[in-house]
Amino acid sequence: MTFHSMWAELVPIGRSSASGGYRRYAWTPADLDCRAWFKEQAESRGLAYEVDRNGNQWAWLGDPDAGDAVVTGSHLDSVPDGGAFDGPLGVVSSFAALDELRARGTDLAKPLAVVNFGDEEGARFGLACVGSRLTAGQLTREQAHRLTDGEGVTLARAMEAAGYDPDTVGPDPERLARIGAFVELHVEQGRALDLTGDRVGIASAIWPHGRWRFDFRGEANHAGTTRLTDRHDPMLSYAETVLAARREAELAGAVATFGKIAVEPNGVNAIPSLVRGWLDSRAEDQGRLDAVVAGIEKAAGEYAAAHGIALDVVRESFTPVVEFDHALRDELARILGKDTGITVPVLGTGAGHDAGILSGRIPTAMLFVRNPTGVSHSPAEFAAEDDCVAGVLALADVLEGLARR
Ligand code: HGY
Ligand code: MN
Ligand code: MN
Ligand code: MN
Repeated sequence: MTFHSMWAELVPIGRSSASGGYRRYAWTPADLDCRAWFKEQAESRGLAYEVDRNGNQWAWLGDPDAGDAVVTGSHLDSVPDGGAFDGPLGVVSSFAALDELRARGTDLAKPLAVVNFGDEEGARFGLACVGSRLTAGQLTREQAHRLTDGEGVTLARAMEAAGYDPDTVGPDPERLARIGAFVELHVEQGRALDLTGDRVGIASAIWPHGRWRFDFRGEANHAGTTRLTDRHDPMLSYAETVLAARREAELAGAVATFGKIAVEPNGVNAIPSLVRGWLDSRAEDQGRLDAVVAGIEKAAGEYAAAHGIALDVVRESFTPVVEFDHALRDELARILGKDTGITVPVLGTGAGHDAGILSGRIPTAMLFVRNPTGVSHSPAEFAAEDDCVAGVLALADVLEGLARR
């Protein structure tokens, strides 16, 4: 089983020695080191390596032009101070599963590929799943080029600086037409499998979710000389909105998070002129999501009006509910249950994935590997090695079941 040696090579890349968390942001040196690792894994196995028009990396076993390919993989980038498993577990497990099929001598009737989709987390440019959205035609070249990071660097400039041509990005229908199924293995971002005592599960759906930017504009002034009654402090409206988000989420049975904030001028002794807060909200169904966001916007508007603050809300991204392909999902359950007779748990998730983006264009499915902490997007994210190995073997069984002669 080659999982352990690959994992040992990849794990140190882009890890902060202070927190143990990862900073693998799109087109940064850490991302490029991960990409170099992927290329090395592909070439050392004699797989046909390529980078597509959107900077996604592919490693092919067999001829892609044969069509009906079974593709597996995930992403290697991370959220700020993210965990080791979210993304990389899927990519390492994919290479290890191919190694397992070769060790079994499986006679493949279809081409297989491992893919690393670029910029899945959107940590640098603010939009998740850029590589797969471009490929699926959910993001245009112009929209992608305009994405800008916190230092004002556009995605186009960042790609160029990394040696990639930004002018090729765009929809890739020919590539998608050659794929019969995409299966993404991912660490579970929750504790459902820990509670059922299963090592591996199958995804049923991804909750609808989105990102909204709340701009609260007030009046900058001196923190020491401005009387409280003379202030138009946007921080107060922001703070009240964050608390309202929690209340509205509880009411709607949804989740709502203000995890990122930008303050201008951001001085300890200056009342802010602008407070910009980003809301991430998700719910099991569209109705609940609409209700929680509408409730938060209403509360924010009322608070802002009461404090003479100008409020502007922009929906920056949105992903509707994803129901994974039922036939493929049921095929995975059949394959995984055929020898053991066990019924593999099928579970929904509030996390977005490349498999979710692609599900509108090709049959996609996801396998989850148990995470006893349930924690993700944090250095505390974890999966035990024997569960990871179980995930590799399950993925190998699925690929074999889908691709063998
Ligand atoms: O935000 C998400 O759900 C995913 O991790 N990009
Ligand atoms: Mn993630
Ligand atoms: Mn992920
Ligand atoms: Mn002064």
